Amino acid sequence: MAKNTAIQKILAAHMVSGDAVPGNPVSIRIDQTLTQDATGTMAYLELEAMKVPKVATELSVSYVDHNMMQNGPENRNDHLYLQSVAASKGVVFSRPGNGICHQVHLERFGKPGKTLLGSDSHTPTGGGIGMMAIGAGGMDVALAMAGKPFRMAYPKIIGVELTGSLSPWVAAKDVILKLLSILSTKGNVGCMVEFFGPGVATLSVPQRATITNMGAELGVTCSVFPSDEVTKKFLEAQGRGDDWSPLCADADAEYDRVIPIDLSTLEPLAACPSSPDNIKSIAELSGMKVGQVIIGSCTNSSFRDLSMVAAMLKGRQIHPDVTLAIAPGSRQVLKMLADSGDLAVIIAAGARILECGCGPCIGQGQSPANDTVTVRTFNRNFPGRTGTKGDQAYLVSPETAAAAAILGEFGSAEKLGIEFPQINDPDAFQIDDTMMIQPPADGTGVEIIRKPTIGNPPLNTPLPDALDGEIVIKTQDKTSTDDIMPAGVHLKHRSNIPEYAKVVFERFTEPGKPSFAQRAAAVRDAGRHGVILGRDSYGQGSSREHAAICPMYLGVKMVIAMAIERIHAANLVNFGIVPLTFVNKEDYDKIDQGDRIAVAGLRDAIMEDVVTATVTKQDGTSFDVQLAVKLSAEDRAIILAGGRLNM
Ligand code: MIC
Ligand code: SF4
Repeated sequence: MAKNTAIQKILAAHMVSGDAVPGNPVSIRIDQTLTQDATGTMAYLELEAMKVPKVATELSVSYVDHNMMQNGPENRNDHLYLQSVAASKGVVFSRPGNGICHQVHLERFGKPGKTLLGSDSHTPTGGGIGMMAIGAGGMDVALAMAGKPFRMAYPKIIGVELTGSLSPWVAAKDVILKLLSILSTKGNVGCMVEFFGPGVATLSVPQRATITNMGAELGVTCSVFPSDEVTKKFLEAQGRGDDWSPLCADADAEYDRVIPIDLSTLEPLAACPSSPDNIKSIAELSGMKVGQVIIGSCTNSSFRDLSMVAAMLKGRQIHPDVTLAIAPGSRQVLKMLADSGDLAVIIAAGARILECGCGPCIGQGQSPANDTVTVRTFNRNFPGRTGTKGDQAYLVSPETAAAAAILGEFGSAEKLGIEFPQINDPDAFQIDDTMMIQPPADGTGVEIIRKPTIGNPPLNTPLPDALDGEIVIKTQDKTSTDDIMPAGVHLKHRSNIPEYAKVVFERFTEPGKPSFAQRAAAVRDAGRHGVILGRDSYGQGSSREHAAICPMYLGVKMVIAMAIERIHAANLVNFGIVPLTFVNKEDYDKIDQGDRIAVAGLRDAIMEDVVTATVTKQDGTSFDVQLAVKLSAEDRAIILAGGRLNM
């Protein structure tokens, strides 16, 4: 009797190499890819550097959704490059204004049972429609576009058994916040999450997508829902009934761990500052004053979410001390809100309408005032991500956000005396793909537009024979890639590495002291190698490979931590930086910024399971530390070569 999980079934249909044993290196075939502009320019520059004439996937889509402020020419230069390189390489181009990649991909392209690799950590949104949708660095996505399989560890599968159904005012967001309170953002590397049980059928596809989207915050490789009648109805309503196929686990499928969640017992929750797993109930926060509410992002900007918000705002005004901004997830959502009259309701209530894109979620505008609470339907509240130092960002459902906008404080929707509106997905979504540009059958004659702000991906040097290193920075637990490479106002330099590298670890620069970039450059110019010391869960969050490229550009050769998150570890390898973890975690406490660290015979040493490094303190004393090498044979070869492009 077969007893496979839905995840195992997708994997089995896509395995190219490796044994299906958790932790084993395997490679899988990728059916679809997506890129967004902020990571996409590098991905396509890398694709060009690999001399790939045309993508080899079933479908590749290039979205423009992140960098749309056009404050200076850089953003539009990127868009022109992306549009022309898409036409040249056989990639569908989704124009700025068409919406956030994950929302649009779900609406127009996602297919149950297929694999999707995206250069954005929230690619797992596609799991809501039964895809194995995985986030990766731009280089891995470029390789997938070139037809190469994706390398990863065969996953452990966490089964989440859903029973019951959500009570009024409890949302899909509360399901994933509950799961974050159980699993936390740490320690889930190498796992995938699969939802099963009778509660699944009570959730619509956009609700499922909210859950799989924010599953990224767990640090798992992806999250997958079954594909059932609900999925079929959603695809039919998108005019894509033929894209449906069923997917579910066998009755006696075995999971590595099962977490039961009774949807009926959940209550509205919030992720409190400054981590997505710092969960409290809205009841606990009730009465706390709120200064700003923003509803949008790839987590919560579907037609269902914004129709719910409109139903709550109808005939009401937002509180005078609160600003409310709304960013619809896609042009389809915005047009349907306009046609249904909901947009007028939202405007009448006093909301500020933002364009269909990431906007404030990536610190592009709408930074909150100092010492005020900002309530957002987003998925990340890392320190400073809003663009305000010391920010207090709370992540909630659209229902909770709308209630806060009206009340001016956290509170229950019941308090407003609103009758719970039952919002169902429409039988037919409005379909208009005119902002999606199909590539010509033969793109060889297309001129690729490369304005002066588009640089080339920098090359690393092969791994040196010996490491003569210095610790350029020592960071704490959960250092995110936002900490390493801030976005917001710096996002426009994504295609210009020398410029962007100036702000590596900017948040940690003390006034009057040299920045990370200056310290790293001094180490490099002295002929030594930069080393970064992280703690637990180093590199969580965004897939931005700039968090590897820019340190590499500044001469960093090694990252040592207690644990390194999956996408970031892969990005380090791709750019020739050695990722190592402490064999004895206590050694972290013994090492400080400015200490020297040396490994003789480094090229041979990384072929072993453990590397011995000698740390020399600034007082001249020294000791040895053992560092684990958790890399596949191919990873080691890439690092020896000095990264993928050299290879
Ligand atoms: C994010 O949510 O952090 C981003 C911005 O979408 C990133 C991608 C990027 O940094 O460009 C992500 O999630 O991978
Ligand atoms: Fe865009 Fe925010 Fe989603 Fe990242 S998390 S893709 S910045 S909306």
